[in-house]
Amino acid sequence: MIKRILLAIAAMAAMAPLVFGASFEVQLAWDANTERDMKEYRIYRTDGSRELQVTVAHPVTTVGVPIFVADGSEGVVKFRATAVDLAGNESGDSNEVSRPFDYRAPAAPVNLR
Ligand SMILES: [Ca+2]
Repeated sequence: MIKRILLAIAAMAAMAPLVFGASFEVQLAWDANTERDMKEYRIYRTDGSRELQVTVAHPVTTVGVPIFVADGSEGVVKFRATAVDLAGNESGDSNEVSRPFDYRAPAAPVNLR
């Protein structure tokens, strides 16, 4: 009996991200650097705390960034990119881009008659 309950809880926990979150992918692109010792680009998410999302090997200049947000939420995710050379030197930040998302439904209509 206890084992069955634990299995049910484990199954619910595994499903939780699907049930309580929304996911989408943000497509980003930028101009390639021209230095000869380029290694990679780093994509940071910059709304809220700064978080490294993904590194992209030069000369690739596009990436899809998976984003997970709370179900029913609405807002903006922001990103900045940096360039990194083979010696590990990291550039300053690129400009910031914003992508809106909207999983919040409007209020129900009222006064239907
Ligand atoms: Ca260099």
